[in-house]
Amino acid sequence: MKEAVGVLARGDGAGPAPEAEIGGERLAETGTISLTEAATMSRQPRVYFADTLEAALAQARRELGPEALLLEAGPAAPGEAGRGAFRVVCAEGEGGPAAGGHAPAAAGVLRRPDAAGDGEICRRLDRLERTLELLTETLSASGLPASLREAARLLEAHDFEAAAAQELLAAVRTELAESAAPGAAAIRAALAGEISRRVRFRPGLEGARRPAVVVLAGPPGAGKTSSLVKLAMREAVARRRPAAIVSTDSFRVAASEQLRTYAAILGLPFLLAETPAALRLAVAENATRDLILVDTPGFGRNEREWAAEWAEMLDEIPGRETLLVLPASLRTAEMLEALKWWSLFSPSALLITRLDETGRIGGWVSAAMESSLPVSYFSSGQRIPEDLEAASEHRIWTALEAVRARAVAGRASAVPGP
Ligand SMILES: Nc1nc2c(ncn2[C@@H]2O[C@H](COP(=O)(O)OP(=O)(O)O)[C@@H](O)[C@H]2O)c(=O)[nH]1
Ligand SMILES: [Mg+2]
Repeated sequence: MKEAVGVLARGDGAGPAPEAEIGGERLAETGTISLTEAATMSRQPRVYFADTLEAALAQARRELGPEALLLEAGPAAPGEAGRGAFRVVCAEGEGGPAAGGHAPAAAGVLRRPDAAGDGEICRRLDRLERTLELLTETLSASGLPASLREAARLLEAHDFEAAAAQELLAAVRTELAESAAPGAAAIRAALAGEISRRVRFRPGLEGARRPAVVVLAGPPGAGKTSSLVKLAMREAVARRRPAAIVSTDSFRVAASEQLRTYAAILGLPFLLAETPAALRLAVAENATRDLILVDTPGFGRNEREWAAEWAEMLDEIPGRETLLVLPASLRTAEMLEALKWWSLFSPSALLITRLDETGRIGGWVSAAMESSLPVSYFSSGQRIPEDLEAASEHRIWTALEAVRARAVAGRASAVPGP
């Protein structure tokens, strides 16, 4: 394997290091770890890039000597990708550089600056060393740096979080370790396979009880009401199963009227339940039906108390199944926030909407990975009922293909379109 190793003096093109004050001592920030100002001045940190962490560290040891201080290590930033997949920042240790700056690399760990005597720095270095060990463990088998870079680009375009991306990259690396030079197709397939392995799909409704009470919950405008109507057509009308529709939303203008109209069109009974007692009654009255679909209001973020009341009320319905409706178009960080907020409703599966509005899969895949909830349905448009499909890993495979197609066209960093 050919490994490109580059080196850059800290500050070259990177601008001056911003300063911060920690524990009363002025520190120069270098990203994930800090140096004392004295150390910074006497031992100029240097940045090394290579396609593997080991290669970058070896280069640092060769130049700065076996006592070199490790200050920072991790994957290279997107703008630095041309220099190598990984970057480490090191400074000269107490022993100074090896003779001529090119002594053979010494075995052993890079030393921590005990001389600084600063607890905060030592703690941070400890953490960094542990992170580095972990990275080295997962990413240092036999190397496939070029393919890792390609996989990393795909994950970034899909808005995967750093931690999830690292996990997936390590898995892809292990999977491809046996191949001499995996092509783009193999890399995409490995990545799609690793992502699919981490997402559970459970198409359809649980339907273990009769009546199956299915509640749709989620942020305002996520697509709860329209998904409910699509479900009613797909799971009840099309399969000739007796069903009823219940709205618990009498608060928003026209929200329940819209649903009442749909219920009338579908020939299904419609009930409005504004209190826990009314909801219990609605379920009891329709106990002989196969399916009761319950719509909920789209609570705002500042309506937590009200939402909690409704969550409690829904908990009183035995065996109810709650589908958490989340739009795929949310950025991953927003998606994870929404997931956290709506876990109040103890969802049993995810229903992902607005797949037609984004080609990114990072948001909903991260929500599924984070929550361990199965994904039940995908909604990819406004047409009722056509734009609802049973969820499957097919969407992962096609999404990664689409990104690759754009990468070939020279737009690798562009957000994939629908
Ligand atoms: N593009 C697109 N629009 C959708 C999708 N699902 C719902 N919508 C639209 O989003 C809007 C809000 O949907 P609604 O079901 O009322 O959301 P709710 O507030 O969660 O009940 C409506 O105009 C829907 O037609 C989808 O998958 N893709
Ligand atoms: Mg609604």
